[in-house]
Amino acid sequence: MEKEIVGKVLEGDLRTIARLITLIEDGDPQTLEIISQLYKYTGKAHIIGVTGPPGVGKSCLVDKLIAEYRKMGKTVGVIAVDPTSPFTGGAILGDRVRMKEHSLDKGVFIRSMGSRGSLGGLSKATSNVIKVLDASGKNVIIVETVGIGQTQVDIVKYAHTVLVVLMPKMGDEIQAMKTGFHEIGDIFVVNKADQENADRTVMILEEMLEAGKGRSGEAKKAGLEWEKPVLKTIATTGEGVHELVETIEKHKEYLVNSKMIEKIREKRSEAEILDSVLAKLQDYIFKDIAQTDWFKDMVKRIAVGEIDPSSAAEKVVKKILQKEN
Ligand SMILES: Nc1nc2c(ncn2[C@@H]2O[C@H](COP(=O)(O)OP(=O)(O)OP(=O)(O)O)[C@@H](O)[C@H]2O)c(=O)[nH]1
Ligand SMILES: [Mg+2]
Repeated sequence: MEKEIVGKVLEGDLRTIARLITLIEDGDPQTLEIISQLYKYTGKAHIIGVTGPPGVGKSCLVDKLIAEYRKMGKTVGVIAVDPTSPFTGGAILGDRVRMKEHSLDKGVFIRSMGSRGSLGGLSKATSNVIKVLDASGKNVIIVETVGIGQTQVDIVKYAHTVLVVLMPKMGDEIQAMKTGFHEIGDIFVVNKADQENADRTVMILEEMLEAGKGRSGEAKKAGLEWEKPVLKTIATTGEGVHELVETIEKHKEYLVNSKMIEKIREKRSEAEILDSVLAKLQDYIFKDIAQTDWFKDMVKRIAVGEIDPSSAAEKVVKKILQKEN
């Protein structure tokens, strides 16, 4: 069964891929084995994160990116992640409609994902779906997520190139945001450039990026630093999208030449191991420790003030470590 699924995913069978993604979303334990078998076939796709506030035109832009990559003969996988939606409805339906011209193209796979559980769960599911699409042979994988800040799925952890999409109206908001968000992006896009104040917004962004520079001195000396560009697009007409793809390709080249791509891989592996360790520990603690009489007795003793929770936690940790030795 698992072998068959793995085989079909590697062949790029769209129905199997769709079914597997549903299993991943449901947190089906069967998928762990499948993902780990697919793992050695991953690592070839270029993963592009597209993020930014609601309504700036991310989905429209993704639609045009798909078209541009298809022109280049590349296959594309798209995951639209909406952490605010518990089901794959609402906005996501809009995404489907927006990208519908590609729905008959076998070289394109589009999937929406909402949060059925925790943000952490969605993040993990997204990272596994990326692996599935990667193993299935998609050359480019685009992940669209809403928002910049805490509510966002941690796109930076798994994308090679992150596009932060904004729009002209946001000039002042951008200035207010100040901290952090320029670090998220590799390429900044002012979409809706047909609207007023696009150039002003580009300028504000450029000033911010300039001010945020100067930390990676060594890379700069070696001529290996990536100068974060700010581009203008009109996603409804596709204007500027060709240049955007060229810039993404340049960023990809930069990642390879500067060996940053290896660092990203390492960082992602590290995050994955740690996530996985935590998940396994949590599982073990809830299933094997919290159910024991030893633990329940300790809870009672805490309740009557015989011991405090922190020392009880120490005991739990000691017990886990002892078991290993
Ligand atoms: N004038 C103008 N309108 C645009 C442009 N790009 C997108 N829009 C419109 O902006 C609206 C939102 O576009 P979406 O692509 O759904 O935006 P989004 O960022 O994906 O939105 P969420 O996924 O809900 O966060 C739609 O009505 C688009 O037609 C543009 O370049 N110019
Ligand atoms: Mg969208």
